[in-house]
Amino acid sequence: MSHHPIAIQADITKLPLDAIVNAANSSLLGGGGVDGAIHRAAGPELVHACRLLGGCKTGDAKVTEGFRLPARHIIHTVGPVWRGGAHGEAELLASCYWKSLDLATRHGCTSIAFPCISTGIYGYPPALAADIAVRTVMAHPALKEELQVTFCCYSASDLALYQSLLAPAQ
Ligand code: AR6
Repeated sequence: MSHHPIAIQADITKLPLDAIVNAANSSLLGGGGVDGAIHRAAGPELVHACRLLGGCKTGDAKVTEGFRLPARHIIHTVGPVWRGGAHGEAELLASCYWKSLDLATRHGCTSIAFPCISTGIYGYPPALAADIAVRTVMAHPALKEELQVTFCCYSASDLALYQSLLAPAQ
């Protein structure tokens, strides 16, 4: 059975899903934004587990357990820093979503939530990022199986963007 992605406005650290995605940096050792919130909520075991992963390249994704989070897994991905759009940013951002879904499938997840990767500290324009996020997720084969994808927006303006992209065509 296939599931249509949904968008909600929430704190991603509170979601009791099989996986939540972290918008990390290449060290995987924590930072600000959603990364800081996830590390605080998951507890200090998370940074110990991340140390063993040896970092992560931009556009790639790695997995840990969720530790003190209600989510079972955390998929850490590293979005591109926005540098004007001509430095492969779109391909790298699409790769974050695609590889996160690959990992979720490999770990048997049936539910996953994404934050708006790269659109905070990394400066990616939110509307361009949302368009890539929705198109990439909808094209992934995992959606034709069991996986329910949630776009977890922090701001009302991001939620409005995703709702308009996910609304069925009139
Ligand atoms: N739940 C859901 N979304 C959140 C939360 C939360 N608790 N907190 C923030 N957001 P950002 P980036 C939203 O800056 O742009 C870190 O230092 C936020 O409003 O977290 O990919 C990393 O270590 C925005 O819409 O990630 C990297 O160095 C979105 O999450 C760098 O920031 C992403 O914003 C990554 O920058």
